[in-house]
Amino acid sequence: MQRAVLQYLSLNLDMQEEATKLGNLFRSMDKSRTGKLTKDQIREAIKKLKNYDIPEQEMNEVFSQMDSNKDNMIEFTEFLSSAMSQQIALKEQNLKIAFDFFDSV
Ligand SMILES: [Ca+2]
Repeated sequence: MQRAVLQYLSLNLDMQEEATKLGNLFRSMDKSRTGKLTKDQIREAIKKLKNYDIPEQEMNEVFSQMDSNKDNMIEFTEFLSSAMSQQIALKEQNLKIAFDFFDSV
C-alpha cells in the first residue's frame, strides 16, 4: 500500500507542491494553533477566501462531509482529503501515509 502511494507521488511531482500549499493554507486558517480547524474557523476562511457568507445549513453539510472521524474538528488529513478528493482517489488511510511522507521531508 505504502509503496503504491510513493509510486503515485513520484509520478506526480506537483503533488508535494500542492500539499505544501494546502499545509500553508491550513496553518493560516488554524489561528489558535491547535492543528485542527473548528467550524467557525472554516466559515471564516470561506468568507475571507471566497467572499461568501456560507449559510448555517450549507456549512453543516460541508463540515460533516469533511469531518470523517466525526470529532467536530477538521484535522489536516481530513482537510487534505477534502481538498484533493477531486484530483486523487485515495482513501484516508493512504492520505495519512502521504501526509507522514510529506511531514518527514
Ligand atoms: Ca475530524
